[in-house]
Amino acid sequence: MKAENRLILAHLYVAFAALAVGTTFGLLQTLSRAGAITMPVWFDYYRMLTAHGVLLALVFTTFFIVGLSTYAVYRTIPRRNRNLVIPWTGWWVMTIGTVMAAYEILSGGASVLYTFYAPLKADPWFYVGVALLIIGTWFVVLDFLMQAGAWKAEHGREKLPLPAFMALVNFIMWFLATIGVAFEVVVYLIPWAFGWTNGVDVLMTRMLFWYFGHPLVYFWMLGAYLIWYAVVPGMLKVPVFSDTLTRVAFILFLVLSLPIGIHHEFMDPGIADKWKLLVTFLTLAVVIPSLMTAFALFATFEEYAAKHGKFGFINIVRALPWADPMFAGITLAMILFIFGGFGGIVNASYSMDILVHNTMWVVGHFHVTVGGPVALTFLASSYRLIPALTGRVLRFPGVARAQVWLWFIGMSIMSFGMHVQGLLGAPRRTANLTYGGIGVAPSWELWAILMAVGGVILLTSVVTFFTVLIGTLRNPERDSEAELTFAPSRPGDEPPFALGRLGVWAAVAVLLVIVAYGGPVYQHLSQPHFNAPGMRTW
Ligand code: HAS
Ligand code: CU
Repeated sequence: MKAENRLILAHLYVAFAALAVGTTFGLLQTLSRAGAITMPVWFDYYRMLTAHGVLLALVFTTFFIVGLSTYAVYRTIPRRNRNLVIPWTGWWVMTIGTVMAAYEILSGGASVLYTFYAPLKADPWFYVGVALLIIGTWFVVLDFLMQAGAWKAEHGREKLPLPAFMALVNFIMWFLATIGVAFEVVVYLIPWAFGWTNGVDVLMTRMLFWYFGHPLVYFWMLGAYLIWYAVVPGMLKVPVFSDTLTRVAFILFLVLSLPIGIHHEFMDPGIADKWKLLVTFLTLAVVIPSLMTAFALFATFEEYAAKHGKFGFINIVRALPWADPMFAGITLAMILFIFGGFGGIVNASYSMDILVHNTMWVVGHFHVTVGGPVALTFLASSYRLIPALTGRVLRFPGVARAQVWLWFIGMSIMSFGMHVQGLLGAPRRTANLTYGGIGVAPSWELWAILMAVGGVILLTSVVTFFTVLIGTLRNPERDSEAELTFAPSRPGDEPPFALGRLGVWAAVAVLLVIVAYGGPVYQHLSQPHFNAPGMRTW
């Protein structure tokens, strides 16, 4: 097996291990909230919820995206005897950090949920683990920059291949974002958790967390967009809709994702309305590249259908190759994102966010964004990626087809139940439905049961996924030609040189960050603030 494939597989295996454990906890959560089970004291709801969030939102996604992006960069910038010391160092640092954080959570030292908000105070080694997971990814960034440098040395001003460009832009955004959370963890949380400082500035740590937390969601999404833009057209034997449009969309994400974290803090005190309003506008601006994506993708479908003499919406949809599990999974993922995007626009609208903030609505929103479009795209892509990396033929394609539909149906039902509960006022992050016996609580029950039904279907989907995965890994039948291929660009589609100036675009992003955060940070520092000693509620 090629050494590069082994590195990529190492990332995917950690991702899949996190997926298996994390989704099992997910099902238990839905059952627990629906009142069907009660978690034992020695493994309570909040410990499980923390493990679920960290393992899926932070570990599964990050490892998968690193693996996928490494594949995209290495396959499109081929080099002989590539030095893998730096990326392997990244894998080790990330994995050691993950094991430390997971151990702390599972053993009960860190039931602080995946946002690890202060003043909830975990055992210090949890934060050290988180810091290592983040810092490990910086080796990946360095590796990608070196690969891009090697391309430049050989090809001069020629544009980077599109998949490598997308991966690189995503990791530049990621790097700028993780500086914030690394600062939060290393400067504030670790010294506080070890007892070297006697309090922590809660509002500052929240601001730093969300400075990272919003670009984080687009880091997940751009992993899926890499497949949507660059792989899907190839599956349909048509070129990328527009190389230039794709690069413009990615640059817009780089520039606009970083300054808008405050839309997660609309209900927080200590940030003046004018800054929240500015962030509302900037958040609505970052919807534009997603709308461009929707347009480009459907145009790709239309081009494919037209080649087969099919026109009109219904005929286009029917002409698509639904029998291919990877294609079906990705297209179902796109459909889920229509609802995820709609909910996002509601959240971004400051006045409407008042109604849904901290309710189950937000949980519904992130299950039809990261849990639907992103996770389903990754699972479906594995049906080409794993054969490409192992040279083994995909086993049980019929089961794979069922898997993507089960995920789509399960996630639709579960997140619908969550959205409605949220509109009825059900708070997120609570262990049971009675909520101290308040009057509206019984109205949530039906929707919580629906949510649990979705959860059961989703776990069935996970089981089918692992059946296919393990079947494939053990399949004696081989195909050394198997590849996850990237679509060619349209001849003559030459993006302007300026789009490739990633250093300049990163600088623009930093400038916008200063505009959006300068005011709130100044305001925070100039008003009296208190350091919280920290607490352990579990
Ligand atoms: Fe969000 C909260 C705003 C997108 C994830 N978001 C969250 C949280 C997460 C998350 C995890 O402004 C909760 C964090 C926590 O724990 O507290 N979000 C937005 C907006 C967008 C958005 C405006 N979010 C995402 C994506 C995520 C994600 C993507 C993960 C991957 N979100 C918010 C806000 C909050 C928030 C507030 C805070 C709420 C609160 O109160 O706490 C937008 O960028 C979305 C734009 C997307 C679209 C959809 C385009 C559709 C496409 C598919 C087309 C389909 C085709 C297929 C072509 C406009 C591209 C057709 C095929 C056929 C066969 C028909
Ligand atoms: Cu956000």
